[in-house]
Amino acid sequence: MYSQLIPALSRRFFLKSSAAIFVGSVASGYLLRGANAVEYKEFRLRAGVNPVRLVPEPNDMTNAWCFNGQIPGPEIRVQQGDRIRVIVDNALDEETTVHWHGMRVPNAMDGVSHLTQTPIAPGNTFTYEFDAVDAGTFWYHPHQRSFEQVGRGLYGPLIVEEKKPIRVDRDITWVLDDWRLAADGQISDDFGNLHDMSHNGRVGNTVTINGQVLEKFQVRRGERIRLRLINAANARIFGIDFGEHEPVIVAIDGQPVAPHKPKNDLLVLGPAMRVDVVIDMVGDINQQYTLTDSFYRELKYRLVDLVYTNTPLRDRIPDWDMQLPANPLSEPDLGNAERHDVTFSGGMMGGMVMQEMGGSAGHELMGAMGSMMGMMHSGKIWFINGIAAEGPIMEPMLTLSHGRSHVIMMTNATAWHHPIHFHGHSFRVLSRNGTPTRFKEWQDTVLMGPKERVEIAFVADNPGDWMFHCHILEHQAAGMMGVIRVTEPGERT
Ligand SMILES: [Cu+2]
Repeated sequence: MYSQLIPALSRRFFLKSSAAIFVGSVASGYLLRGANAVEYKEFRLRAGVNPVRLVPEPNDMTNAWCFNGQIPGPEIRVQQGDRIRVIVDNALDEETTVHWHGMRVPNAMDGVSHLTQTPIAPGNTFTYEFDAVDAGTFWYHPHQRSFEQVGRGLYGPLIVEEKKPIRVDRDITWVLDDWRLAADGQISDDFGNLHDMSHNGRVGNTVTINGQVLEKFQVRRGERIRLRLINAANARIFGIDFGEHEPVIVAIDGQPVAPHKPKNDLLVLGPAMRVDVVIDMVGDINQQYTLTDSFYRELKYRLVDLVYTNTPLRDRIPDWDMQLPANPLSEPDLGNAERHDVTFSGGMMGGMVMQEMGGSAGHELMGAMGSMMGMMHSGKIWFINGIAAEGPIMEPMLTLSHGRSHVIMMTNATAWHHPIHFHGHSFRVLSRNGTPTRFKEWQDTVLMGPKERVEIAFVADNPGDWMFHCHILEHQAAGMMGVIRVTEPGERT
């Protein structure tokens, strides 16, 4: 299905340390709010086209679309409770926006073109302001033609530090991405082709960590690292095998979870997901250990090597606590929750686009096939509750009463994985295929396997029209999105 994977480009680049990532402009200022002056942390992002060094010489630089001329965009790093102001300049030739993935922001700051704001025209500027309510690992990216804008490199990490973080020796961010590069090192411009749209999305041939094909990452024996992994790929699902090392998951999608080892020793990240792990460096000095991505079994490859220096940091594993402090999320009241069903359908199966064919259409197979091919060529390939979205302005698929608890039973009726993302809220993942989850983890993007049923729960406490969509960006573009409305406080549904 993928012709090449991690081609013979030489892998000689070292990781940029997160400390070296430069935030173009950081300032403090005062914003008048009522009678009080509120201090905010200010950042400036410029979306534009720039050559970047994704693959090592002698390959050419790659012309990417990126923030502040770098991949990933600058790491926005603040403390929980900070007020953030981000001024976004659009130097692209097309409209854009910035969405703060996983941040529980007011609806007007959510950055979804046409739904929550007018997109930023070329040459124009838009200022986002919101509070860092939750501590954790988040990211930002456009929500306008995302399949191409994110796919060409427009994204960056957003880290909200806890007031009392857990103790580690180093706090590292790795933004993972997957590119489809042509032999000349340029981004293949076959964005939005029918095959990617109707199968598993745009899976590429070159994986980068913080914008570089990374060969080695240096560590010290005895060192404890908090590694914040962010999957910024359009479609690639990562399944990282840490080999001799034992990562402990401490947060998923920014939200703390009881520290635990990954299931089957494989750390799985669907597109847009984040996982924070704590890793103790238990290897020997001067040795190196390979991290492998083996999510697609037939496409296993070496992600990076951990290389130990000759100077150990300590000779035993520290006994420091790994439990992160909880974020201020409302706990859903499952006994009094409103229940909803959502079914995802569509995509290629046995050579044709399948969706739930209701009523007579299901009996008239030839007619149904004809209409399915028609839907496919019109770009309607994926469906939520039988509807393929054509644009972001939609009648809400669900209207939820503000302040109420809601349980959504989601059914993936397709043959493919889908990372389902809900804006403006985090939700607990209650069960998978009827089996309760061990940690009832809070997430904003949940990876559903083929034919899987996943039950989520949350309190609808953030009013507005929110996107609910697959984060395989080709699936989103081909219909797999909807709008969930949360009413204003006191408003009846
Ligand atoms: Cu999908």
